[in-house]
Amino acid sequence: MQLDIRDKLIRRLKEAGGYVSGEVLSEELGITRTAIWKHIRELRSEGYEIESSPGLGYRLAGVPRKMNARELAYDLGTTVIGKDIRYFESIDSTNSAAKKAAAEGCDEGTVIVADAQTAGRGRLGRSWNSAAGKGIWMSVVLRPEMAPEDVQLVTIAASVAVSRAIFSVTGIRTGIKWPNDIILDGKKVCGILTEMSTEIDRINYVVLGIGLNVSHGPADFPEEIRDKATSLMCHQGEGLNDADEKSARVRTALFREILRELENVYFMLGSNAKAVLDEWREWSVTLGRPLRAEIRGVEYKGTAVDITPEGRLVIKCSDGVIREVMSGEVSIRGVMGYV
Ligand code: BTX
Repeated sequence: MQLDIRDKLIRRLKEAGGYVSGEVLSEELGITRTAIWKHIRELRSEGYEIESSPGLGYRLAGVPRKMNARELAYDLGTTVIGKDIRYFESIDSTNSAAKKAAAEGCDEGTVIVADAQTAGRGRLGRSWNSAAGKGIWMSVVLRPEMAPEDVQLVTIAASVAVSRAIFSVTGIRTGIKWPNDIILDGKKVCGILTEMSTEIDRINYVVLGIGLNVSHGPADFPEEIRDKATSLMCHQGEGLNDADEKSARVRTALFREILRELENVYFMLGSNAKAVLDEWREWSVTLGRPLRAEIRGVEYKGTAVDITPEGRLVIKCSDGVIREVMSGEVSIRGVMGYV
């Protein structure tokens, strides 16, 4: 990530933790004191609270109360994922934007993230509710060296990465519902939409879309999904309003941790996919559960017993036959409740 002069200014003020004089800043950054003052003014207009005192210089008193590109990218520490982060206040769909960027040749690891989506997409033409200020709506461009039929592994890796990130930032333990949902209190807290462009035997790019509900209170979800959607804050018994500084802070921390964990788990796919699948089994709320699966129009009852090395679900059906299913060809409903 290329640091611009304002990134450097913010970093310097963060590291100092107190006042830094205009003279020192001007010397260190190699620009005039007037230029420093102009950059400070711009940063204030982005929402940074920067105090100035004639004798002492400048001090960072607070970061923006909204999600902000600079804070999302600050000292991320990843090498590929998040090298280029493109933040939008509102966008139709981050997956659509990421596909466009990928087709135009952007680097692997490029991330599109938005505070709101006006046409967020789920699978099979479904829509994804993506209210402003409430969640993390993001898409990552990947260029994995794998056969197109193995792409389910990318969704598997992503669901493990998101589960880890949620746990490390909030202490909340979620469950993974095959193939692409993260479940909390029996409801959907996160959905993953993996789309790809392929040649006959290779992948051009994968766009990994992640929608994570963070700050919603129960009333923030539209009526029609209220019984099956939840957020991390719903779980903790609080909904945060958009102006709440905590909402931006938690979402920023989660976004950054998701990118870090994605980098860990995605690269582990190349070196030790078995370990990723083993960890997926631990987070899974699908394995061992009775379920109904509709496979190419026929409904089967059975129990999910395992996942294959390619990420297919293995179902032991009540007619005694063991069937392996890919995500696109099956719809799964728990026998008891949503999970
Ligand atoms: P899905 O098809 O498995 O789930 C979509 C279904 O989930 C909807 O039909 C609705 O019933 C329910 N739903 C809609 N919005 C929400 C919500 N906010 N929380 C819980 N349930 C909901 C899952 O698809 C994949 C979703 C990926 C979303 C991300 S956001 C960033 C990226 N950009 C984009 O357009 N999509 C992805």
